[in-house]
Order: sequence, then C-alpha cells, then structure tokens
Amino acid sequence: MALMGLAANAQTWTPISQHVTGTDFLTGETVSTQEIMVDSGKALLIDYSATWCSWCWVMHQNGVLEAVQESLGDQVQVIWVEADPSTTNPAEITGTGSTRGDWTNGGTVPYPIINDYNFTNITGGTSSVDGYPTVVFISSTGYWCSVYGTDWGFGPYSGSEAVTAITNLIANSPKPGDLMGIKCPAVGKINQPVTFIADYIPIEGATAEWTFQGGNPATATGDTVTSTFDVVGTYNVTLNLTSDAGSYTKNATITIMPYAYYMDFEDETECDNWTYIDADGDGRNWSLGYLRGQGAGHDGSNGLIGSASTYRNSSGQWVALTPDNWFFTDAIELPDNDNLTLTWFEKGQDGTYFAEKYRVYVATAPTIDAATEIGHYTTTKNWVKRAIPLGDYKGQTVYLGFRHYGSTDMFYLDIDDIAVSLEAVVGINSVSDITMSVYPNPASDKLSVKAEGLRQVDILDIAGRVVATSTTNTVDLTGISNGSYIVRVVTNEGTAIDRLSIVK
Ligand SMILES: [Ca+2]
Ligand SMILES: [Ca+2]
Repeated sequence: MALMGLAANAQTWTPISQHVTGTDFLTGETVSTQEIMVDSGKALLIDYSATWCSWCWVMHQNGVLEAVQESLGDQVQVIWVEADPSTTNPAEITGTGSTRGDWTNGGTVPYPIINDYNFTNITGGTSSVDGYPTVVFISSTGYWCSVYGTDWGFGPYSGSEAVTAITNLIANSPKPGDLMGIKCPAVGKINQPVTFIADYIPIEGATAEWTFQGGNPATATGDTVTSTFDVVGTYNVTLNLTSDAGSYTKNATITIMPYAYYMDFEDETECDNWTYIDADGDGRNWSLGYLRGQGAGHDGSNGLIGSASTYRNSSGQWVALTPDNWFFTDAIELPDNDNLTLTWFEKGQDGTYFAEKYRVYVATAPTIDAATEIGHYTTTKNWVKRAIPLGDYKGQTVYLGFRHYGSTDMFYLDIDDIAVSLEAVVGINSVSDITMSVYPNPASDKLSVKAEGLRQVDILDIAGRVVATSTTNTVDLTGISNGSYIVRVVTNEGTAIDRLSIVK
C-alpha cells in the first residue's frame, strides 16, 4: 500500500489535449468527457484496449474496471475504449471473430464501451497509447497520467488493488490552486517584452507573484505579466502562487538572444499584421502555410514563407508565373546600435529549377513607394545565409520588405529565419555574397564549417565571449557545455554569423 502511494505521488501530469465525445456501444448514448469532468466534477479512468489483446483480457477477467466503477463511481467514471484503428469489426467486442471474448459480459459491464479510436484524442490521439492496454487516469481538473504498468504492473493484480491505486491518484491529482508551471518561451528577444503566464488550476483569490533576474520590472504580480531584458544572457524566473489551497513555487529560465527582431515563421499568427502586395496582379502571392509541417523550413523547421514562379493547373500541367510579390513585416523599432545586421536564409526549393530572384528592402511604411532596395539575390538549391548591415537605420522605425521578382518558371522561393542581430558583424558587403554552412547543428564534439575564403571560425556564448576558435574548417567543441551559441565565420569577403546548439 505504501509503495502504491509513493508511485501515485511520482506521477507526471499532462494537460488533456481536448474534450471528446463518443457513442456508447451498449446503449447508443453519447459519452461526453466535458459533461463528466466539468459538469459532474468526476475523474476519468480510461482503458485503451484492443479486442485481440491478451493482457487486456487478463485485466478484463480480473474485474479491475468493474471494481473501480462500483467502489469509486461517485468520484470516477470508467470508460473502455477499443483504441486500435485496425480493428474494424464491432462484433469482436461481443466475442465474435478475432477477439479474446465478450468484452461486455453479455451487456452487463457497468461502464460505457467506446468503439472509436478517436476517443484517444483527449490525451493526444493514438500516439498517446503506449501499447495495449494503456490505462490513463484523468483528473476532473483536466490532467492525465498513465497508470497501467506503473501502479498496477503487468503481474497479477486485483480489483481491490486497483481501487487503492485510483484512490491514491484522486488524492494526489491536481487540485484547484495547484501550480502546474510557468508558460513562457525558451528564448526571448533583447529589449522586447517577454510574456509569462502562471499555469495553475483555477481557484478564486489566487495571487501570482513573480521575480525576474535581470528583468525590468524585476518583480510583478498577476496571472499574465511581462518583463523586458536588455542584456543577452540566461535568467531565472520565479513564480510564487498563494491561495486558500496553499503556497507553491515554480522556476523557469529564459534565454535572451541578441536579436532586435527575429521571425522563424513557426507561429503564423506573428505575421497576422504583415502587408502583402500582389504587384503583378495574378492573384498569387507569398504564402506562410503551403509547406507547413513537412520540415521544409531552415534547420528542418516547419515554418517558412514562400512564393511560386510556377504552378500546376487543374489539368496537371505546369504553368509559368512572372511573380512580382511583396511582403512587408510589422514595424520594427531598431535600437540605437551601429552593429545592427539583417540576416535571413534563402533557398530555391527545387533541386533543378532553383534559380529564383528576389530583392530586399527597408521601408518607412509598408508600401512600394516607401521602400528602398538594399540588396538583390539569386537562390541556389541549398539554404544560404544572407546578411546586410542596418546600422544606417539605427534608432528608426522600419518595415523590412522582400520582393519575389525577376524570375519565372522555376518553382518556389523559400525564405526563413529573418533576424535583425545586434552582433558586431563587420566587413559585410552591402550586397553580401558570403555563403556558409555549419554542420551538424545541433553539434556535440566537432563542428564543420564550409565557406569560401575561410580565415577564422569563432564560437561565442550568448554573452559574447569566445569559447572556441579555429583557423581551419573544423572546430573542436569538447569541453563546451550544452546550450545556445553563435558561430562567427570570418572570410576574405567579410564576416557572417549563425546560431548553433551544442547538445552532448
Ligand atoms: Ca503575384
Ligand atoms: Ca522556420
């Protein structure tokens, strides 16, 4: 008993993904997790099983689910789910076909049976099912943990053991007033407010008090607060939540990167207020979502922005476009810093038809008339980093513009990771031809660098200290700890930088 109590205390609680509904195979009635948890205040015990599964059948024969439903039914609702997408014959549930037997006990089991694997969406879909059976306990407050194999084991167990384990889980599950954590980004931008949210189970009269190492303000009170950091570094954030339910503390860290602006396109909503101009008037323009989720972005990320110079018509034929497509970012307040550098990554998406042409602008308003060209480029089939000094625009409010123009009948122009860096990047030509690649990224013990006219490679920590240096195209990383770093590559043409993660 004591061991089971300890196991329950050690549970990891994960917020549910969504509420779900299903149809009870026995009664035809709708089963709604929202009604059970929110309206009735009950926890859920869900058994994701498969009709062919022998261990599931052992648990069934031992009457584990019945025991929990009958002993704890005022606090817990048991649900049995046929969660194998490949099970298509409902008759297997009542003992006909490829099945272990009658899972309904002649229609007498005291809990609903859901023959729909979509019911697993409450815990994140079938990927949350770690084999059959997977038994999950879900608190009425909306947090779940897996219980089969930890509390109950795979050996002989009984209904009474299950009742004890679930009683302990109810006692230890997240309650109103419990502090679950701090929601905040892992990386913030220098001189820009970072939002922090207290993630706790709702309770009246809770007070959230924050302290921010290196932040302004250094303390704050409220469920959602912001603080701004004006020095690159990694800082501790502490949250204390006090309510009638008690006082809890959680910690987080935030790493502030040396960017005045940074757009990785992983959250499309950050581009909601951008300006798009289809100057050629063909109804086609830059798109944020056309390849989302396929790892097509820079560094294998999912988000990027792209524009096409060809398309496939409804007959399946490729038709050439002559794009003159513009986008302007939101207004960016550039800090008063001589070292400001605009960097981004470009790629022609097709391995053969990759030569896309485009131009880059700084604008005083998000219009073509207010835009000044600062560089023009032709893409290759690889991700290439480009850089332009922006020191001439320090202290100004500007919009960055990209224009897909001058190419036709290629495929897609891809742009990703647009940043305005505060790093001291010197010697870069106004139209930069410096191309470099660093790999692997993340790296562990050794980094390789490819760049024409390479003279020196430095690895800097986020405070700007050089932690490794090399005059060849490899850098020894042994002795450098895990974290975020900057690679500075000095070539005959100038200097370029890139981000680097070191993971041992
Ligand atoms: Ca167009
Ligand atoms: Ca991206």
